Parts: sequence; C-alpha cells; structure tokens
Amino acid sequence: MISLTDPTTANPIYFHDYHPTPSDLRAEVLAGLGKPRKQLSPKLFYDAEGSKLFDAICELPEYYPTRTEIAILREHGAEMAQHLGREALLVELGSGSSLKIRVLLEALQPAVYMPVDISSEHLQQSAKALAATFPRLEVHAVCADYSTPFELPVDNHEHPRAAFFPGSSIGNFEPADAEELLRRVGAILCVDGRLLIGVDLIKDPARLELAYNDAAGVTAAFNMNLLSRINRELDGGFDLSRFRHEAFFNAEQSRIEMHLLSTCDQQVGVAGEIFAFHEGETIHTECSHKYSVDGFHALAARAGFQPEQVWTDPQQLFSVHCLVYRP
Ligand code: AVI
Repeated sequence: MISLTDPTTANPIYFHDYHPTPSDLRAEVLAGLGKPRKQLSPKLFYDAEGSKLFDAICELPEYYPTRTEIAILREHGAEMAQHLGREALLVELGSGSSLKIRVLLEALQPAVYMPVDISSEHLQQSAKALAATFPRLEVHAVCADYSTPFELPVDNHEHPRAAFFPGSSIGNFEPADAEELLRRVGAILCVDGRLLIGVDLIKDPARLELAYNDAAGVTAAFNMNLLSRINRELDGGFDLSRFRHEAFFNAEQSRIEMHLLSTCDQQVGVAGEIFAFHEGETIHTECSHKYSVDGFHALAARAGFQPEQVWTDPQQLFSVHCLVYRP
C-alpha cells in the first residue's frame, strides 16, 4: 500500500496495487478471430480512443442509460443512503463516471470509499479528484480486475459494507458470468452487505436499437475503433471501408448485439496470421443484456442476493436496485 495523500487535502488516500494481469491482446484477438463464429471481447473497446468515444456515447440524445441513471440517483439518493447505511465502506466496481459517484457520495457520506479499477492511472486521478471534493472521506483505491476474485485491502467490519456497480455494466456479461460476478461481490460484502446496481430494462426494441445506432455515428465509430486498434497494435490489415457497424436487439436472448460486418469476401492479416471473411460474415463484439425487474431479481437471487428496493424513471427505461447479500 502506498499513500497518495496530497498535503493540501486533509483526508488520507491510499493506493493498493494488486498488479492485475495485463490482458494479452494478441492472444485474445487471434483466438477470437480463429473461432468458427468470430468474436472479440467488449473489454477490448477501451483503449484511449475507445474510452473517449464511450464518453461521447454517454452524451448522445439516443443513449438514454447514463442520463436516466443519474436522474434516478439524484431523485432517490437520500433513500438509497438509508438502505446502504451511515458511515459505510463503499466499494465502487470500476471507477467509471465521476458524476454518478459524486451524486452518490453526496447523498451517502460514507466513511470509506474504495474504487476498484484495472487502470492504475485512471484510478489514481479519480481518487485524488474525489478526495479533494470530499474532505472527510478516507479513500482506498484498489488497482485490480474486479471480474476476477480479489479481497478488500481493509478487512475490519466497523462500517456497514456497500458496493456500487452503475451503468448496467452487468449487462455486458453473459447471464451465467453475471451471476458468478455477483456471487464474488457477495463474498466481498459479507452477509447483510448492500449492492446498489444499475440495470438497463427491456423496452421497445426500436428505442433500444436507436441507442446503439445513433444518428451521429458515434457508436459505429466506437465499434469500428476495435479494428483500428488491431491495425495499430497488432499490425493488422483491416480496411475499415470494407466493414460496417451493426447493432440489433436479439429478442430471444433479450440483448443488444453489436457486430462488425464484412461487406465483401476478403482476407485480412493480423499479427502475421491470415483470416478469411465472406460477405455478410460478422465479428461479434458486444452483448448488452436487458432485464425486467423480476428477471434481474431472479438472477441476483441465484447469486445469494435478496431484493430490497428498486427505483426506476417515469418511462421505466432504467432501474437501480438495492440488493442485500443473504446467501
Ligand atoms: C458499458 N456498457 C454498459 C455499454 C452498454 O450499453 O452496453 C457499452 C456500450 N456499447 C455501445 N454503446 C454503449
């Protein structure tokens, strides 16, 4: 553990580096493109350019989840704070949107804030910025991959434990993996710990599809950036004019799927290997699962969580759940 405490701010900031294994881009891409149905993990979207494009997506008029979740947090923050408890130890899985955590920190006033993120730089920056605005807060920034098992660096139980997992990031996991992730979150929270989690709701497919096919083409650029990234980092030969973004709602699986579609028969070299594409073949790049309130409760129950409260917006676009861990 190292201290990042800034002498100009009173509160202590600690940095705990668990040295998460860096993902092997080459191995992941070659394995994904080598599958009979080509597939790449959505984790690969987030290089510097992809992260910028994702921030731009969150501002789009068609992409309702970010704005709607923030409105729910603003409207019901005080009630959420009552559920999570006073003087809590608040773990945030992925230190993503600083606006969401600020709204929650203001309402909750926890004793300890523990952001967990794989990116050391992003984590340290946001921990310092938050510490500066919340001078009573003790901050423990944990550099770890929350999608794999890890333990909290502070192991006392003097504070009620709570976790915050916003943004419907849970939707990017296959339901079985989402269940496994929640089980691990439960192990961190211990019995009676609370999880505040944002989940995008099933709705009119046209509305969903618009959110992933915005008029300005930002989501398309976000998806296509994966090919540019492979070109940049793995000496790839993708001709971007021969692929296009595709996003649609798969009703049977209740998920938006994003693909990169080859518009012709072609061969592409990546890291010294050649991959053949036929016209219309796709690389499946993302699933974004959508849930009903009851459907999500059923998944959470399988992981040992009981529903305590759920808040939605007037149009029922998005939900924020408070779940209690009682396996
Ligand atoms: C990060 N995640 C919850 C977003 C989503 O909606 O599934 C990623 C995204 N993909 C395209 N637009 C946004």
